Amino acid sequence: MYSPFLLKNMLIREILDNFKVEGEIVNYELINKGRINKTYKVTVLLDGITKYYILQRINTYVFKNPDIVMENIFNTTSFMRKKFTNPIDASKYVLHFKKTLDDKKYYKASNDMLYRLYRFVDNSVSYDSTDDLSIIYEAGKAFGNFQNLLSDFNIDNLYTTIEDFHNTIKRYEALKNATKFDIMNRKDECSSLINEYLSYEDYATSLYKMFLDGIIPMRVTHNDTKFNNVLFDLTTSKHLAVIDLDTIMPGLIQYDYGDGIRSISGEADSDYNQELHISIEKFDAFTKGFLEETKSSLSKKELETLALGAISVTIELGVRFLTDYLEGDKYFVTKTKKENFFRSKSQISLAKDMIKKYDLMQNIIKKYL
Ligand code: ADP
Ligand code: GN1
Ligand code: MG
Repeated sequence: MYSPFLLKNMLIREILDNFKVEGEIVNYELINKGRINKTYKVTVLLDGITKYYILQRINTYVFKNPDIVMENIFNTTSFMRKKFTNPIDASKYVLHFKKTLDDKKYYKASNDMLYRLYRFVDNSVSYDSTDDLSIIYEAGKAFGNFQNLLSDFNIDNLYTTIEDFHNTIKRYEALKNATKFDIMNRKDECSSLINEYLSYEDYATSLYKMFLDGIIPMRVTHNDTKFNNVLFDLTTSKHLAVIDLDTIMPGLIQYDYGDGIRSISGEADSDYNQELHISIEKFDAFTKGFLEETKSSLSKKELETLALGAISVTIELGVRFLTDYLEGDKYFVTKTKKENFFRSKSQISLAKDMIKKYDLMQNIIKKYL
């Protein structure tokens, strides 16, 4: 008899065997949070002891070269782990990936998909959004601390896993190309949104131009500092590890700070128009946590352009959602037909609210310097 449960169970068994994990699989559940990879929490029982793992299918449409992704992840996690003298702390604050029987960093399974396996961080939780300011403060601290842990990692030893990931200029070019080719015939319904994004092009690309002009530096950054990419301790609500490490590569700190700020405002899902706004209280809490960790290591120009980073990354993501909608939703996982369109629409509403509150944001940043 055909049983998808049994089939999935067999596949998970095959993968765990290859990662040298023994014991009975007592449960697995899909974690439906990310927009890129497919993530399962797997529970294994061995000699009366329950262990939890994260099993993740790598999205090879997004990550064309999984070898360099895993190379970066192993190199940076082992670098960070060495900074903790207490192994219990290391396992709370740094992800721990396993190797396969033949010493590989991912496993190509019988279904031809690529998987990686790593430890579930005990007693942890991630949130898509929250109104709890102390948790938002902790998220700021988590990303700031992550920056510190990698500040002395040699940038030349990092691979670029996605070329031009936060090159806002190229993101605009991609939108223009998608509009020109219009392969899904969706241009007309998007025309006013496309024009609205185009009207912000100079503003949104100004930060990346500062990098091209040598005014601001590249650092070792995370590049996907979305609020749900931080784990929190279920008991204390303090931050634990920063996760989702596929995009660690040379980048601008303003985008790391900025994407944290962007994502604490939530993100629209499904097919309806959802206006987003930036809560100044949340902005304050995240900024306080982030700057407590990083203010002494950032340059004056970097500090001056943090708020611009939040606005740029918000517009850039709106441009990416819109491009993906025009190209037929190949990149971001979507559940409904116009989801990328509505995500894009809500990103521009958020960016406009940030632009309105720019002076307020700058004052808060100054307060914490
Ligand atoms: P994606 O790239 O698709 O966003 P993530 O790596 O962010 O995937 O993982 C998706 C979700 O899985 C996270 O938001 C978190 O809830 C959970 N998760 C991932 N890794 C761990 C881990 N090591 N411990 C506990 N939960 C985790
Ligand atoms: C993706 O994987 P996830 O859901 O954390 C995307 C980010 C976007 C985010 C928007 C590799 O992040 O750049 O900001 O969706 N990651 C990649 O929700 O493209
Ligand atoms: Mg994620």
